[in-house]
Amino acid sequence: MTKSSAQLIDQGLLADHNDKLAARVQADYDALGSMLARRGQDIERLTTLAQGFAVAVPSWGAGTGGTRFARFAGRGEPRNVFEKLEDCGVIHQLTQATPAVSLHFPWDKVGDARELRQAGEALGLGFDAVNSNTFSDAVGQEHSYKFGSLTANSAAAREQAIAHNIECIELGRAIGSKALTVWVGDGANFPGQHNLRGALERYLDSMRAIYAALPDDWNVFIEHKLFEPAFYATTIADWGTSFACATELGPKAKCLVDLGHHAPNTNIEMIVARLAQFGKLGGFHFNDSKYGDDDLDSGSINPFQLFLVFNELADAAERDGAAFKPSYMLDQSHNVTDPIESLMSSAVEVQRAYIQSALVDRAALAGHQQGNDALQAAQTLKAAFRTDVGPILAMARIRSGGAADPVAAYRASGYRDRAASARPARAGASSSGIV
Ligand SMILES: [Mn+2]
Repeated sequence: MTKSSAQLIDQGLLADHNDKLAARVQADYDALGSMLARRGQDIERLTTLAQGFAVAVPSWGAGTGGTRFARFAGRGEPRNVFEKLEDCGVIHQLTQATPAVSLHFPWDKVGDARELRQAGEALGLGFDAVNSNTFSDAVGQEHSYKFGSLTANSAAAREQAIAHNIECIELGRAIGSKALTVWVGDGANFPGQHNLRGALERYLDSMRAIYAALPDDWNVFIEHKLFEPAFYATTIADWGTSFACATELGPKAKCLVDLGHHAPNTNIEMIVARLAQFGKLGGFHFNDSKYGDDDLDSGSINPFQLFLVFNELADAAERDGAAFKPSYMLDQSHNVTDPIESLMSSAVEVQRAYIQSALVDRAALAGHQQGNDALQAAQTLKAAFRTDVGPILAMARIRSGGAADPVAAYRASGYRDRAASARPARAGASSSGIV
């Protein structure tokens, strides 16, 4: 298995790609700069912001996902965590927006976690929050999670789940991570299956043991999800339960918002505002959905919602300053696209929403709000959302050493063909999941 940067895309090819597009990008950038200047906006400020933007890539997103019906494997899929890191290295090389990877254990576990850190460093990658998995049974584990993990009736199953989370913290320390994300599928499929209050009491008892194992400079993120696999009553179903548990546990516990884990039409930006207001917004799993937890590419269905989320983040940053620093991570399942292309496009879509939110005239918005001018307030947001900030993102990538057009450069590189040759398919080798 390769642990060097040799698998990244050739710098000469990347330079040729950017040379070909440089004049077009510059012309669009200049035109946008003139337009923004008339609105009192400095394009260079926005480009610097774009260059500083980062969203972490999920290791499990590098493989083709699937549904409960089937998984249609792609060519050259990564067969182990080191190959996943190679793909993540390419995503960051071309977008310059994904400098960290979020790992999932035990899928990404290796004998010596320091090897992961070295492999990441060789590819220019660090590590964001680590994720535990007690929603499926690992090979050889003693107690099944079929009837729950941190909330299980079985004390032995709970102890095993707690120990796994503490092991994740230890693995995370070895790779320089600073947070543990806990999502459990625990819950009930039938009314009466379990005691609703008792299950949450057991969850809190288990989480207290995990919390006690956190290093001083770590956080634990509680990820809520409305339903599935528990279809009647999920223990951590909503942000209210997540907030209550995070509050109960202490200052190192915060809430993680996965955009797909809500009922359709839920006002997610308001949830973001609430969590930010009370200091409990830990981070995000970005994705998009039409009906449920679809795990579609970020910004592919409802880019306006993504923009409105970032508008709340811009407001929180203005109020709270540097102390406000939630983790940004993607969490998607790619069933019909090349995962590298989807992750690159999604990172750019999240970055786009961030820059659009930076375009909002916040003083004007505050004035319209104070004056009860609902129409102009809405138009102020729309003016930012409608602005095509693509030239800013392209210029930011070029200046940072990425690709003017990441997907075009990736396709021209033949990376997937090389991966298909170097990584012959092995049945069941890919451990890609969605959480
Ligand atoms: Mn998630």
